Amino acid sequence: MEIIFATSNQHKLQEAQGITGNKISLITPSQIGIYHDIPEDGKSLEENALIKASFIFKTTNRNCFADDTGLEVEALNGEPGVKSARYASEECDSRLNMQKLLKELKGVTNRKARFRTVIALFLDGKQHLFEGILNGTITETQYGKGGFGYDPLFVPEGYTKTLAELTDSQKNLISHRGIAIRKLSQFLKNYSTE
Ligand code: ITT
Repeated sequence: MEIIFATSNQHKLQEAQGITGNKISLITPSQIGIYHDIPEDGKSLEENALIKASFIFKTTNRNCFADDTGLEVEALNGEPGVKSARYASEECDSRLNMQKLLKELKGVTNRKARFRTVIALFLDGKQHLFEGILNGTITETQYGKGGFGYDPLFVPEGYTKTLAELTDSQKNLISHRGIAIRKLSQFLKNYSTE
């Protein structure tokens, strides 16, 4: 089965393809000549995932999905949340975003946070949503070089290392996106054998 993953983020694509395996082949909009920067102006992760997926569905009339992920920090009332990509500036610069997060949490003892991923799927014209959550804490400084985004600041519950210190496959096993993609992958496998 071939399905479009509406993302411009290569890290996400690799993570997702590693989970769905070779029975489900993921292609990106740019591979089929679509280069639009889809505005992510929804008020929630659900809205943004639907905006991205429905744009690709309307443009191509093909099966597709999109995800939106946010880092929700308890002491910041769930921020940066839906604004995670552009927390520090419009530039979507992870280094600046991490700097801002550490500044906001300076002196704050409650470091609890979670990553939440929502996937919106358009399959044969019908819409479906999947969610994945990873609980953890925010460190005082960055550790590790793997992953992307806020990974160097996030220690998953039950671990002593940040997501950026884990291998890709270790991250995939526990991550918010891994959980959501596995739900999607299972759904697609059941659907194609119905
Ligand atoms: P799209 O093209 O798919 O929209 P994106 O990079 O904008 O890619 P999201 O909107 O889903 O991705 O995520 C918002 C931000 O949240 C993203 O820019 C990262 O800073 C952060 N983020 C998302 N997933 C993450 C992960 O697994 N680990 C660390 N940070 C993550």
